[in-house]
Amino acid sequence: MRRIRANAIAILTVAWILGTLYYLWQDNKPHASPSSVSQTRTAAGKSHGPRAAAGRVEIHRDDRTIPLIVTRPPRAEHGGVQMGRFDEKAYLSGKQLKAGDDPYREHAFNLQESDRLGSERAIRDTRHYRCASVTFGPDLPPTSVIITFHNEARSTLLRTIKSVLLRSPPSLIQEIILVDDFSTDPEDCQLLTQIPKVLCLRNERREGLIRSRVRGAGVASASILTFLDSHCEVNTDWLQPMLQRVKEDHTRVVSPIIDVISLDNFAYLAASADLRGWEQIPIEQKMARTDPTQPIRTPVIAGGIFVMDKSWFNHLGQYDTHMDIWGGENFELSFRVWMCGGSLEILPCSRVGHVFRKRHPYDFPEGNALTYIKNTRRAAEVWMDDYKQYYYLARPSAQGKSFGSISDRLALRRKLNCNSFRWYLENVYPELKIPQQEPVSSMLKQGGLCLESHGTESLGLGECKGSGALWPQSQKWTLAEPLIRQQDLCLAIAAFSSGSKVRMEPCNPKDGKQKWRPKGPALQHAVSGLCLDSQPPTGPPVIAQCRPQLASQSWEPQLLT
Ligand code: LR7
Ligand code: MN
Repeated sequence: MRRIRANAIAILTVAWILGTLYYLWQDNKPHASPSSVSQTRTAAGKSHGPRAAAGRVEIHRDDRTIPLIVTRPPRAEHGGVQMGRFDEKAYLSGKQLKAGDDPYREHAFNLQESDRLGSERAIRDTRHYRCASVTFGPDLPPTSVIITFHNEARSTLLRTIKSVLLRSPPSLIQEIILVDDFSTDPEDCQLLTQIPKVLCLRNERREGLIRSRVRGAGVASASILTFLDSHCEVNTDWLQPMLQRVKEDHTRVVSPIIDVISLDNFAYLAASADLRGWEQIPIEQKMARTDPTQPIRTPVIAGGIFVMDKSWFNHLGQYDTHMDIWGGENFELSFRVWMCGGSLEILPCSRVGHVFRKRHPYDFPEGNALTYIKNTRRAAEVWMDDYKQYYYLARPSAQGKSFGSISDRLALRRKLNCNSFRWYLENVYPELKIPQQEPVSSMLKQGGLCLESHGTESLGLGECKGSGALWPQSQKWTLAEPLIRQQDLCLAIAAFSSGSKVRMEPCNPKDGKQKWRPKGPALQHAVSGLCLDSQPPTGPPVIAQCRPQLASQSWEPQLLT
């Protein structure tokens, strides 16, 4: 009996060892092996924003979450990091999770796990195996790394910094500029300046990541800027491919493939190389790719991790510093770079891990939704020309919300002589399906009231009635540009002058009186250039000089489902 048990244990042990060896061997094989299972995980969950809504990250072999497959020990590679007077133990133990505290509460990731990991763990080299044999010129330019943060956990912030120092050739790191965006404890940042090359700037009030990055860039002494989030881990040889591309052409703005660090167990997981931002690389582009180490052109970048020439950053107008806290700056930068003469690419041989979270762990002084709307409205109003109507269609609640003055950004666009958004769509993003001018049924809401018709001569605002399919015909409008229809009747102006009434007429798309187009939240009569105005508080709707900021000119389409 005992013999049998001993044999069984021996067999199991051998099987376990073989299994482990097979596992290691598999892991070092080229990634594209057809047997690899890929799983799609939604990095969404945040209740805001196209990035979150469309956010998708493909993770290979999710069942293998053990991250510790050592490829090249970083210390051996670069001879260790100089940590100066920095006392890591004291820094980390200065702030620790108290027994019984929810480890997710403060940072929206598992702080306990992050603290446990240590600052120098090995991670798997997730690049395509051919990347390892790519070589770089000997005279790459050094870079200033800029990391902004607001109340980041000490262990993640330190790991970000150490991974940079460990996995970059030291001569290429000019400095690491931390911008402490008014975190509660100034020492989170201050103590880190004891590490050689690390500088700390502290904002005297909360500025948000956009103005913080501009501040960091302002003091950078290298000619190339590298931006990172404060909870990243850079992977083997992450920096050289990016510096090389920017050195060859300073108008290129380049990003790595962004790997996933699990917010639960901090496993480092390879993202698919077939993704471009949050979407699949178009099939034609994929078929034309013979070399998996080559750059991938991309219409937009995720926004947090990229390398850009400093003078190009300044020439293109840095960032829109009227954007607050978080969000929208990634679209704005992406449109601006392409439309004003640069390009964006993702470099598959550069890999950086990032902790994706499901919620913001910090507050937004003006509220999350309003801030996001303000920022994205600014991007849409400055860069999207007439295509901004699709933005408003997708985010009806953005209409009428304030976004400040954009005159300086419009002046910048003129000064730089940038291309139109149409040019961008045709040349940079031809795969994007523009919603066809398909008629959409909607109500036209103003405040709590809805535009309604009573016979052909009389229009007015009435209490919004019903929902979905039960909406009354008198409040249901079909926007089929240039017409605004109700069955066979269309919204028309009575005369071409300001103050003239609107009424319903049999539809005729050739009739100038019936042509409308969206202008921000307003509806503009295309020929007269005047806007539909409800003339509050009484009076029938008329057309008046366009002032889309006016509540009486704001018509929020609410799609009927
Ligand atoms: O008020 C603030 N001040 C800050 O300094 C708010 C945030 N921050 C810091 C913060 O500590 C962090 O280091 O700014 C950085 C980004 O904030 P996150 O990590 O909360 O943002 P995110 O990872 O959800 O957001 C992505 O989109 C943002 C839109 O504004 C920024 O562009 C982020 O840099 C960006 N992150 C990435 O692109 C990493 C890859 C994610 C993807 C896809
Ligand atoms: Mn982040």
